Amino acid sequence: MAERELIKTTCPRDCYDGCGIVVTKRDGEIRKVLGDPDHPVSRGALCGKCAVAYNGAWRDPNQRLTTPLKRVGAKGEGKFTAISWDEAIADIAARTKAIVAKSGPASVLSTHYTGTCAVVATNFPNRFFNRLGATEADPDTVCNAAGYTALELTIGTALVGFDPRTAKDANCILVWGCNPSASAPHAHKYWLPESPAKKIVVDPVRTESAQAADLHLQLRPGSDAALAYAMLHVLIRDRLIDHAFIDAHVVGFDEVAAIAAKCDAHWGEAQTGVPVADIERAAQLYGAGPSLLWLGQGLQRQPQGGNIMRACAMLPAATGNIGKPGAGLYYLNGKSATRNMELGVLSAPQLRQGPAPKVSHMDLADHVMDADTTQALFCWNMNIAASVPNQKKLRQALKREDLFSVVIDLFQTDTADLADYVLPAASFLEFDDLAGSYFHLSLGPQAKAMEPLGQSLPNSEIFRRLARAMGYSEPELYESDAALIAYQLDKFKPGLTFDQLKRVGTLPVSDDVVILHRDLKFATPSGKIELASDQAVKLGLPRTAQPTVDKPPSQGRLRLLSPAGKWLLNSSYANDARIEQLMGGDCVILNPAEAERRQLHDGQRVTLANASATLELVLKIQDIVPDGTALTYKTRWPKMGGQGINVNALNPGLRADMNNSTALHGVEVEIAAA
Ligand SMILES: Nc1nc2c(c(=O)[nH]1)N[C@H]1C(S)=C(S)[C@@H](COP(=O)(O)OP(=O)(O)OC[C@H]3O[C@@H](n4cnc5c(=O)[nH]c(N)nc54)[C@H](O)[C@@H]3O)O[C@H]1N2
Ligand SMILES: Nc1nc2c(c(=O)[nH]1)N[C@H]1C(S)=C(S)[C@@H](COP(=O)(O)OP(=O)(O)OC[C@H]3O[C@@H](n4cnc5c(=O)[nH]c(N)nc54)[C@H](O)[C@@H]3O)O[C@H]1N2
Ligand code: SF4
Ligand SMILES: [Mo]
Repeated sequence: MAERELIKTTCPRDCYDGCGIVVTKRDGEIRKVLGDPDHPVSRGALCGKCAVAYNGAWRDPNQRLTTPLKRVGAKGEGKFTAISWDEAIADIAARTKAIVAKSGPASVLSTHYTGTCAVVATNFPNRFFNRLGATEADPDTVCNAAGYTALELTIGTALVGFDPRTAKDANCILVWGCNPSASAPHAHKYWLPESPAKKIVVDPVRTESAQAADLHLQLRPGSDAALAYAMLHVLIRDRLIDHAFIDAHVVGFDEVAAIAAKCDAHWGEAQTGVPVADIERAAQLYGAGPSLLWLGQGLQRQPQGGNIMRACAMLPAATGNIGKPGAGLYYLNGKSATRNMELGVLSAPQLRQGPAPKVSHMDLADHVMDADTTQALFCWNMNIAASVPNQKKLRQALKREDLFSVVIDLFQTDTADLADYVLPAASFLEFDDLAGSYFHLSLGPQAKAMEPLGQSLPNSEIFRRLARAMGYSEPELYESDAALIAYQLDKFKPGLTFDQLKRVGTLPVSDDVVILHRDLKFATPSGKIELASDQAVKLGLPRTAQPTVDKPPSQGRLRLLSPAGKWLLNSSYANDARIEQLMGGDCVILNPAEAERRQLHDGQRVTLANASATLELVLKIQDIVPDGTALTYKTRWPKMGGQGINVNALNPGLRADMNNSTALHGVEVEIAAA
């Protein structure tokens, strides 16, 4: 009889769900990677994309990088030769030392993000770059940095939301600028339907989550602040305001109420396209409470994304919907902020002796293009050539013959094609770590289920080897994964060991529902929710959220949205053949009236063009987007489509109003028959 072994592990992708996984092994070989039936989120099934990719490309030695590679052809030609780890590490350290000696440590750039969100694999390599004194491409600027600033100004943190388990106590769940049906598939399938609350979705797109909701407010992109003000107007008009809460815990309500006085529902309809009756119904449902407000990350990827987040945060402040059962405002639940962990120590900031220069991903292409600022680039946990704006220029910059570049990944991505050295990373199935979602208040084991494929290594081990070759002596650079894991686990639950966690799988932070913000002490200068903020003024921002909307696209252009799709996780899985098949061709969606006005028909090839690039896609006509809006999804590998670019070539690096963060949903394009 074949010997069967089951291993409980956790999906470490950048995803709200944080699914529990069961790996089935027979005679020492992995047979299946499936959802853990005992796990409260996955309940026996992974999302479609992971179910395919974890049993496909992620374990396929023909797809995975299995040895270190050194470039032999011209930059970008894609010609590499396999070398040993010793040779790769020695070469990289020698080049890096020479660059640091000649041009200073800040000429070394580290660009990284959340290719894995596992605790050690995401954070530990920062120790190396802190010791080196490298420049960092500010990670969150490609994703959610505007929202961080907006919520820090308003409630003092962006990392403490609500415990999803409190949905049983809610009468209303308002999902604003988030699409769980793609980005949090289990929240869409179970969490939302199982709550007794009425669901309201605010999204320009009629997503599956919007279709399933009791009410869908289909506003024009970038008009959310006006919608929030119109809802506040109705809340005040209908006496749904919690004055006792405001008196005790809110600063600046009178200032925003004075603005809201001019923003009645008719004004709101004109500004946003949402019918008066729907604005009123949404305000009344939300105001009756208790109500949860989920602010998506898509919401703040707008030219006025920060302002929009501040405007939406007026609603819980005005109605006291925070810090009690069934209420709260969620953007992200940080593991340090909500699970007692200390992720900060994983980066050992004390190893940095000099300044900590940062550059926004919006400026990455220009920064890398400039030989005076950048001599070396390390890219890990990230596929910049696919996912960062100003794609054509970035590609050109990465082709600089005098740029020394190292890419660490599981796969030969477009970014890896442009590297001098490519280092093979082990997958989450191949080393121990900790993982958990940024929604649910739990933590799971990432348990090693097989040996690293080929010669691949976990990020942590790669950077320990690099540190040694650089001659660094600080002990933090050599701490073992086991020690790092044990430290974090003990913070999460004193005394908990990794073996214990592996046996049970995911553990919640507590048995009972946690009421976040229960003490109603907010980490703002006043200790209250600041709807009017002196800190904002110091940053050059308005004192309060403004009831403004984006201008409609100019001269017949379309606003192009490119949110999360179902079959890719950012750029990951784009190289899995089965995913490619399931996904179908790369398309752009217009509504029937918009297509007719432009004399375009379903299935035809069209070009999307602006000053940055021209991209060819197949047109689909679907009544799910408003006039003036086009929808496509992020982000195939540029080299897969035959055009060498993807949607991010159309984005010149638009930035939001806060924190040099991305405004990728603000891109405008012309459309024409191809
Ligand atoms: N048009 C458009 N562009 C977008 C977005 C959008 O909505 N629209 N979203 C933006 C957002 S929110 C994000 S977060 C970015 C993310 O964009 P990407 O950088 O494309 O993110 P991922 O695909 O999650 O992961 C990046 C790489 O990490 C690798 N990886 C996985 N595990 C490991 C590991 O253990 N070690 C190493 N070294 N590598 C590993 C994967 O193979 C993958 O190639 O894209 C941004 N770009
Ligand atoms: N399947 C899948 N899941 C993912 C990812 C993925 O790529 N694929 N990416 C992961 C990552 S890194 C992240 S950051 C999250 C992001 O996931 P979400 O927080 O859901 O963000 P997005 O997918 O960018 O956009 C969500 C919704 O915002 C809408 N939107 C666009 N513009 C506006 C606007 O002006 N106003 C309003 N109200 N809504 C608007 C879009 O139409 C979209 O339906 O998802 C994670 N999960
Ligand atoms: S990507 Fe998200 S939905 Fe898919 S398996 Fe991982 S945690 Fe679950
Ligand atoms: Mo993201």
